Amino acid sequence: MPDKKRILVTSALPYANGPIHLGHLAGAYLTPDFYVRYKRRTDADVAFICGSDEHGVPITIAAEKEGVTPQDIVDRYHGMNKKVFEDFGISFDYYGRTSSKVHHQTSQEFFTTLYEKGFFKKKTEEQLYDPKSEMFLPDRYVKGTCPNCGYEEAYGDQCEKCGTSLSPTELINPVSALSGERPELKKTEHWYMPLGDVQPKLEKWLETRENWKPNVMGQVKSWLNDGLADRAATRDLSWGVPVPLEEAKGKVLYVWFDAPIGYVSATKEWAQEQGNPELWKDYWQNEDTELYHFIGKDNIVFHCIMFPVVLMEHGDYVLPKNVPANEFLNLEGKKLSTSRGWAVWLYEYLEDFEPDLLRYALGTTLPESKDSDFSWKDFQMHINTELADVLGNFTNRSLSFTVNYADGKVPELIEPSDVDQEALQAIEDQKDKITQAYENFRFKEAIAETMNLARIGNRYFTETEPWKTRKTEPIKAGNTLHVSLQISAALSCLFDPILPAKMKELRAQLGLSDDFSWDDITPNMLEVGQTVSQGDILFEKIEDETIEEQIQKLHDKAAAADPAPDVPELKDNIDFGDFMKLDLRAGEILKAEKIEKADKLLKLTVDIGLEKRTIVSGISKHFKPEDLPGQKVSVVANLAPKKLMGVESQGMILMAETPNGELKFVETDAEPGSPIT
Ligand code: B3M
Ligand code: ZN
Repeated sequence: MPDKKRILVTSALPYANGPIHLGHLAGAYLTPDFYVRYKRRTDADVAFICGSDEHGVPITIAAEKEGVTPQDIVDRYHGMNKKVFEDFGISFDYYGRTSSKVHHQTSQEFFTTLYEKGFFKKKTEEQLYDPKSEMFLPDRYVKGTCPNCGYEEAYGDQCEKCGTSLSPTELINPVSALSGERPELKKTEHWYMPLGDVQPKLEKWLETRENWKPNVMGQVKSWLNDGLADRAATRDLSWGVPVPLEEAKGKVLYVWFDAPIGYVSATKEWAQEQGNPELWKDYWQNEDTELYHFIGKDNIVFHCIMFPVVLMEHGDYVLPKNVPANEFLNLEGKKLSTSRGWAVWLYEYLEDFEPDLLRYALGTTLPESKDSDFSWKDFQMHINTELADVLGNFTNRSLSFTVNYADGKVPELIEPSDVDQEALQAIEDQKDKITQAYENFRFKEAIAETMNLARIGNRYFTETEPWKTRKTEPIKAGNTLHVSLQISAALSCLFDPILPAKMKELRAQLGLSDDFSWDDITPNMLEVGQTVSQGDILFEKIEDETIEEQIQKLHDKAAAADPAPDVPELKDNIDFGDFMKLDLRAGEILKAEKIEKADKLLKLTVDIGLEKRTIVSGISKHFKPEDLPGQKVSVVANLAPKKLMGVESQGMILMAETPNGELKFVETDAEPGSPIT
């Protein structure tokens, strides 16, 4: 017998700086749970590892906001998040935390090994220092005026108003967010990972990866095309894992250096808990292990570039076989935003609904290859028309008929018709499709194909009309029940990864054991004469009112949240006469081209009715030139021409800027040339 296949699955370690919401669940936790629940039923030895990311600026900022210590913050949210994952049936084998002793030791060992191999480049540089607080300021701790748009509350790493990424030294009038003092430049030393030097080696390894999702490989390639830059593995902070070097006193490891090592430390702690402290090595240091990182798209660079380099350079570790990252989930058509109160927290959801319903509904809406949207109406539709009307209805009919008319026992199958046989065959056919989908990380497809089996069953039940045949042709009616119960039995196992609690209930009604393997799923799971029972309805329909309440709740939360700090204040009033001086016209973009060396600008040819204009517009970061022809726009037609990067711009296109920093056209259906008054 060959050894069991060993599979190590990790989910991104969520920052312990706040509760978990829908977007987190859909991004990095639900899909690996579907996967491991499936894999555990096959001949595989699975470890599913996660934990809290308790370091980094996200934690210290949350602590400052509340006036408590970072330790208070991580203690609160670690416990809360661990519990909510359990409540949702996310079946981690271990949920660790990066403040643990084992983690500090493990990440220091990694650093030391790489240091001794001469991997790091030490660099001296000048960084902003707050003399009053006596510390170097991480990017987020410096605020000032954005050199790009003039927004006065820009952070040292990014202007949240215009979206430009910044470095703290670019800010105009920088101040420390800690003391409000003007920071000064001071020399400091850091240890860098020379990612550029190892790029060729990394590329070679990436070429050997198979079946990676195009959205993941695409992002990786674009980082590689830009050329990898050195990245510091150390920081001047007091909260974190101390750098294990005498000369680096007072410095800690960069959070993205230590956090992925958290997967290793958590596996070690899990092994200790099993009473087999060396067990972790089988998973991390044995070439036969298949390692999978499940993450959201914002973590791709760290899991596909940085951490693999660390593992590679260390030398003793396996590298990921695949990183099936998801894209983002929006909520009711808008980006999730915790600061704007636009989120559904999982603990909140649980006050009103059962976890399996969300597992299913989100599962059908996963952002597997592109961003997707969760809406409460969709949620209701999936529950009512799929779980209740199809799956629940079918299994309930099959069971209640058997209880009422067949003594609660699985009837014999006697001279089955073609229709009976086809329905039984569907179990095998659907199982093949479902298995393939799980193996290839196509979870939406796995769910759809499983629901299709319930549909086939439901249709079969309706077509064979057992309510008629039970009086006239009892053998036929018995066959219908036999086949329907077998399909129900298969469903109770095939749907187990998605709906673990509900399918356990269904198996209890069918008299099936919870201890089944994927191989056991056949058209003969139930024995003739076996007793079944009818329990509670599996899925109740959700009323419109209940859904309206949820939508209202969401809007109430958004209204109660702080008004968006980055919506600019109103400008001073102007005279009507001044306004009338503007000549605004409806227009249509005919052509859009990039301008060499100007990465923000596009050269547009715009039809404004009377003539065609060349207009240079700063929208290149937001739109692809090929998507623009045909776009209806509003044009300031009497703006004095101005040369931008060597091109004369004859007007301006009106754009609206959303609080997220997205640009939207001010569209009009009017014919080009129509005055806008
Ligand atoms: N805590 C970032 C995030 O929550 C980070 C993931 C760490 S995975 C090693 O997006
Ligand atoms: Zn800006």
